[in-house]
Amino acid sequence: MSRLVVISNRLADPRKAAAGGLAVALGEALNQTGGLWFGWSGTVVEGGTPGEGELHTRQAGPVTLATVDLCREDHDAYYQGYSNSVLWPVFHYRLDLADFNASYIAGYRRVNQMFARKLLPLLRDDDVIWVHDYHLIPLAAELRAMGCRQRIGFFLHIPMPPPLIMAAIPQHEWLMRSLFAYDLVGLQSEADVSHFTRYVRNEGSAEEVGAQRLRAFGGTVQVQAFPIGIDVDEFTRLAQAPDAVETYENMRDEYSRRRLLLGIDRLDYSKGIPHRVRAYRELLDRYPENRNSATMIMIASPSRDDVHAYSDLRQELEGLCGSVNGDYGELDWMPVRYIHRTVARKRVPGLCRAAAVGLVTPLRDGMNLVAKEYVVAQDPEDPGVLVLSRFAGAAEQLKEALLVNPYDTQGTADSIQHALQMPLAERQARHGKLMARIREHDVHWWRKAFLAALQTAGD
Ligand code: ADQ
Repeated sequence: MSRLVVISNRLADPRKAAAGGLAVALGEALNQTGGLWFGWSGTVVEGGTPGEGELHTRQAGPVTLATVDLCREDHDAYYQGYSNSVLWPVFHYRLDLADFNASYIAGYRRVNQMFARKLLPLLRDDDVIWVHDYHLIPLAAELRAMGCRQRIGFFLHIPMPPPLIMAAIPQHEWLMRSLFAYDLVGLQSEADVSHFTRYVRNEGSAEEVGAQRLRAFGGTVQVQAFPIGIDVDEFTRLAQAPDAVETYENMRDEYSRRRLLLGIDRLDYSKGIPHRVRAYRELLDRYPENRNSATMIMIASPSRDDVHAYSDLRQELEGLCGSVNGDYGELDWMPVRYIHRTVARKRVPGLCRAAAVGLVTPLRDGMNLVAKEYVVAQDPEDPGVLVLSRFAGAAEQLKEALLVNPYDTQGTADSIQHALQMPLAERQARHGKLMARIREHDVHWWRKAFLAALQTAGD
């Protein structure tokens, strides 16, 4: 069996359960092959030399973790700049939030080149290399330029935007051309594959050369959707463990006279959190029977606080929650509980199970794993209802959720009301179908399907 090499911006120690399903799943594959995991150490060195970072290696069981430090200038241009102020907003259709500062691209290229340079001597001839996410789009092209001939696959965790949105990035052609240095490009959904295909047809005169293979920009690549899943068994175990049970019981007792609506997200403008508060306000307004009853809990973990758009979002959200509580609250009832914090992973299933409605309403999302976690945490005998944005990648799979357009405040409020009123038999039927699909396409399926396709891509 070939050794697996995983490259991602950040690493997690695959032995720690707190790392979450993705790290566990990748860790499992790395453990099997005695693999290598490579990325940024998370350390920013003040005053270091651009394009130079110290390499650190350590063992985590059979897996070697190799990380590189970034100097301040590289971090600001590669990570905060091009990755999170250009690629993240544009790939989530937010051209209004993109900052096309011309200095970012040089840092993005420099860090990708440095990663390639540091990684190359660690590689073996028969390695299979799996690169993750938008920070590292040109990595394979840099590796190829240095003579790397191993199989290299890429998985994009965020959406692939439609061609005309992609075209707003000044370097769009260079980015898309870079993807042709991979043997396999994996995307989250069929919609993403269709955007990719349309782009390369329009801009690169692509031709189809066999199933899921496209030739353009002088190269050939296989492009396929691999919708990422969660580790259903791990999450079920977590749900049955004492911490989750205790969380569930505390919530049930605390809110015994109320119905809970739950949102758990990173505090990010792609997650549609203010839109969700507006829909909730509309629910209280249009359906007054929910006043003094339907309580919304929103747990938003701090994220990229130092990027400007995120501090604006935080302020907007605090204002919205305050006004709903001021207008609708009672002495003994606070309509919205907004908590700007990461809750311990072991408590997430208990929170989900206590909620009659799971609100997952991003404006755009590659997949959204919270949607899947919410479903798996439910009691099959008395499950809650998932209200899911049609703009989450997960909506392609989770058709039995109540699909909403988060820009449509009234429509979303109506769907939340529908969820709160849904009869038990219908809740059970929908939950059963959702569970079957989530179980079938879990994170192990995703990892195996991607690696199997990578092994044969181009044969
Ligand atoms: P994210 O945007 O980070 O990931 P998501 O898929 O929702 O989003 O995963 C978040 C994970 O963090 C979940 O396991 C969730 O339980 C946890 N989490 C979120 N907020 C939390 C909080 N406040 N407290 C505790 N835990 C919290 C990116 C893409 C997604 C894609 C994933 C995986 O943006 O679209 O689904 O990668 O590919």
